[in-house]
Amino acid sequence: MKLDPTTIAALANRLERCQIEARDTTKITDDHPEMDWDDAYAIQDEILRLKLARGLRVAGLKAGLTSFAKMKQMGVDTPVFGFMTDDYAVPDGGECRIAELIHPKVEPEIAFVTKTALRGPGCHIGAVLAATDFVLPGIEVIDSRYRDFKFDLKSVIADNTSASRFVVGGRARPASELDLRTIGIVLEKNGEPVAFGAGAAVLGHPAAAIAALANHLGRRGQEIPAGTLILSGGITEAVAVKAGDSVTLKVQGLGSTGLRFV
Ligand code: 0L1
Ligand code: MG
Repeated sequence: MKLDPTTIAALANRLERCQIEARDTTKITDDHPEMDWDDAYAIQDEILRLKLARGLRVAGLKAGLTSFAKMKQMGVDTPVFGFMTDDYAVPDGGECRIAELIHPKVEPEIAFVTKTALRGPGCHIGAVLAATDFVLPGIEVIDSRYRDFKFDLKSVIADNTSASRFVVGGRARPASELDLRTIGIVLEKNGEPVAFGAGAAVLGHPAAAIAALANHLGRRGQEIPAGTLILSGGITEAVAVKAGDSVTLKVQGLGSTGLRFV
């Protein structure tokens, strides 16, 4: 690691304040170009510690930048991993307050819920499917704390991968009943289709994103516990939203979920 604990704590506090106050900042590698990957995840860990100290709980985990469309959109080439706290959860069909966010975008995703723990290294799609209780449609609302969504990978990892809100809903089904590679999705904004895709857009199979998360955690001596909700990553590019927008994700065989921005 290149950053000392005081700097890590200060950077985590800066990003957490930006999220709480819904204001943006410049990317942290501008000030700390020497920071490494461990520093980036240490800042994310410190943000989690701050949230837990405020009484929040972990509601789920996420993989991000898992599709070519997302990597191309953001100019990066590697998945990233983060967490969601319980204050991020929007009820299915519920409201998301724009005033609490900076410049939100939505991503259509397949959400997994595990029934047994998953631990890397060596985790693979087969292990993920065996450990999955069910899958269901999920929309992630991302809201980078960086000005104009301009960041590099280390900065975005430190910023908990832009996580801000999520909704899941529709029909929960066992993954064994579905071919998650060919499953089709349509994302609608205000009743108009705005993005389309299939599960294979996410690393060839959405379960590969969950395996990558387990392998990432395994390198850090951690695992995905049983009963964890995990967002596997945007199937398409993220779509910007504003107050008044209504967003629905329809997933083949899994029904739909959605939320309104007010
Ligand atoms: O969940 C995601 O794919 C987002 C990862 C962070 C990059 C971004 O803000 O688009
Ligand atoms: Mg996402």
